[in-house]
Amino acid sequence: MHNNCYPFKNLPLEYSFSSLEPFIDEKTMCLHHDRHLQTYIDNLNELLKNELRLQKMPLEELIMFSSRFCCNPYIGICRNAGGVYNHRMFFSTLKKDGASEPGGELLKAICKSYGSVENFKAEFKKAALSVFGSGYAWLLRDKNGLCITTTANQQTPLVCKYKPIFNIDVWEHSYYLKHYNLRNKYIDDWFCVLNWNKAEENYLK
Ligand code: MN3
Repeated sequence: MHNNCYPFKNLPLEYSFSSLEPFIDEKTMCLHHDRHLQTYIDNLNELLKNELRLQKMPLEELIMFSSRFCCNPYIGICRNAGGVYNHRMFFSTLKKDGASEPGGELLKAICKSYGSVENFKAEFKKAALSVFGSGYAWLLRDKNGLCITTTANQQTPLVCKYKPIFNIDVWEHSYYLKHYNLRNKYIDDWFCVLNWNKAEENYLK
């Protein structure tokens, strides 16, 4: 990914804020990208301003390194770097158009681990609904195949050495303007704009 080191920039999306309508609304996309993600980027840059050694670390390494400490500035760096990483993953696996179902190697892996795409979607939805408060649900690749997990707040699955394929942001700011408190409707709509081509790319990486 470009711009993977300090100073972090809020890269424009590869699609317009309105292009995920009617599944995810334009205003939500705009606020989510230009305000929520922007705040994590600004906070992270501010925390790294005087940390010359950490400025050279790529985002993933920054998360891994700072997660080993339970004092400041590392707690703040870990939270905000996680916010940048998680949002970049979320936005990069949404699409304007493209495959609406998995294909190729990822389809094979999903069928091997979950029996069918339908079963996989049901399992993933259950996980996304189970996040208490704010967080994410993830599809990950490990040595044995695929697994679904959840993380709280801006924690990432990177520390467990799994390779992320995609995530869904289930913080209320991701859906409240359109779906109000109905997270299950949001998850159904999110499946309609999930970028399966990008997911397979991440799976094969
Ligand atoms: Mn968010």
